[in-house]
Amino acid sequence: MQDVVEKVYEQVVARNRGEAEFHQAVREVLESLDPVIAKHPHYADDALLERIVEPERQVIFRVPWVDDAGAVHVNRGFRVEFNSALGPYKGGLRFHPSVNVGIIKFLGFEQVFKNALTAQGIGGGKGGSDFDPHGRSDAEVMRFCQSFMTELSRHIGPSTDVPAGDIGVGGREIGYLFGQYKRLRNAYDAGVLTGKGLAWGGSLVRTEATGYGTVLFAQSMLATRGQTLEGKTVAVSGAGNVAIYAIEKAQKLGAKPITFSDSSGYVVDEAGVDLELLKQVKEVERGRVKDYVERRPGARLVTQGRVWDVPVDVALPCATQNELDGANAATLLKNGCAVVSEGANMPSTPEAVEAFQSAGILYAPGKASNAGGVATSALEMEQNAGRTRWDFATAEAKLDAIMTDIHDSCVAAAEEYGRPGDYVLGANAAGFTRVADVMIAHGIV
Ligand code: NDP
Ligand code: 2IT
Repeated sequence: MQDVVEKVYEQVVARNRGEAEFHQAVREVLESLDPVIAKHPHYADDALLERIVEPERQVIFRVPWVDDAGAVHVNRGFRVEFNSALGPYKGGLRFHPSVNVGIIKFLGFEQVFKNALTAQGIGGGKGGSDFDPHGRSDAEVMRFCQSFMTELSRHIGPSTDVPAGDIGVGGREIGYLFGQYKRLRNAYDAGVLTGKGLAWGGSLVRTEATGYGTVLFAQSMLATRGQTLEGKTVAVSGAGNVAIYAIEKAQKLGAKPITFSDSSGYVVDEAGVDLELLKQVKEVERGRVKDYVERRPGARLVTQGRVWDVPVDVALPCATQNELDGANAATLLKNGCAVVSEGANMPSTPEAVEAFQSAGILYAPGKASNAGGVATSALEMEQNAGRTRWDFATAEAKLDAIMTDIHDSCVAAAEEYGRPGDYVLGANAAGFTRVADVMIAHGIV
């Protein structure tokens, strides 16, 4: 990295000790900025880089709640409002026992550039809690969400900060969070949260958007080489919202997804994933992947190694950060995988990214390829503000257009800065310059 950029990175490490995922996310963006700063040195003026790596505001709060047996639990809640140059802070809430401030900051930092790529006028933020919803009753989840929102409500609003879902936060949680917000504020501010139910301000296509967008991005990358997804085998990791709708879109486009996973292992279904059964198990029953295998002849559950050991043409990591390492990347490449489109945030380790890029395969970083979710959240905000509701085809056409635009912006930026086909450079350079130009216009704030 250039000296000026290296210095900023060292400061981030020194001032944010122990936050390994945040360091990793910052390093990946800063490394991409070398050619940008070389061409436009003014981006390093007025401590712009130092400002862009520092969240505008961070809130950490106690979340006490009572379980069904009457025992009191104390979790920790977070909201990191990272950058509001382009619009209200926007980004999901994650409920998972691994959540800590470094994870929320990495996610918030990624969100800033992702949201800029959508061109929807949204800033970046992220939040969540170390609460684990697995095995909790609906009543326990509701009480947790009500306690969490009691504090969060002081910090958010339709023009201020607009949370949504992420790992462990789906339609059920958004419902409980919205109910409590409405009660506290005595106002029906539908635009304060996205991912809402269709009967109370939600948008058609939001449920599908992240997974669909990830596959659309893969399709756009393949088109640059005159290819399509038709007939290709696909490995998907995860079995949540993003994974399920990535599988659905891949199937619609004629590809054959043969895997999915959760923290208990991965499933290989050589005949092609039975999507209706997977939805029944994960969305309706909130079950585990083994429940699928028990009802599906020919499918097998593997508890050793990772889903990336399965030979496929296309890999779609849709579970969590750093789930695909250098050794997994080497295995995928050895087996002929030629396309990786990230549905999750930062699922590939730096070694894996390096392996994909050196091999010259089509590799899309999550901040570009999974941006369809937040882009459709912005479409939900737009409908809420206009007190209107679009049909599925209208919302889907807008998502398709946004994903094509993000792809083309990445391609153009990679070319501009001398590395055609480098989607990491393209996404980071295009996202950064959009945010940085507006920060310059707003002065030193
Ligand atoms: P869900 O909670 O719906 O599903 C998450 C899935 O990933 C589950 O199958 C879960 O398994 C698995 N998983 C989570 N953590 C781990 C872990 N540490 N090890 C192994 N498996 C794990 O979340 P989403 O589908 O919404 O999110 C998946 C990814 O996509 C995340 O990286 C998220 O940040 C990203 N993303 C989500 C968007 C959205 O709109 N929802 C938008 C853009 C990105 P288990 O149940 O066993 O924990
Ligand atoms: O990582 C992400 O982009 C999300 N979890 C979706 C955020 C949003 O506000 O829809």
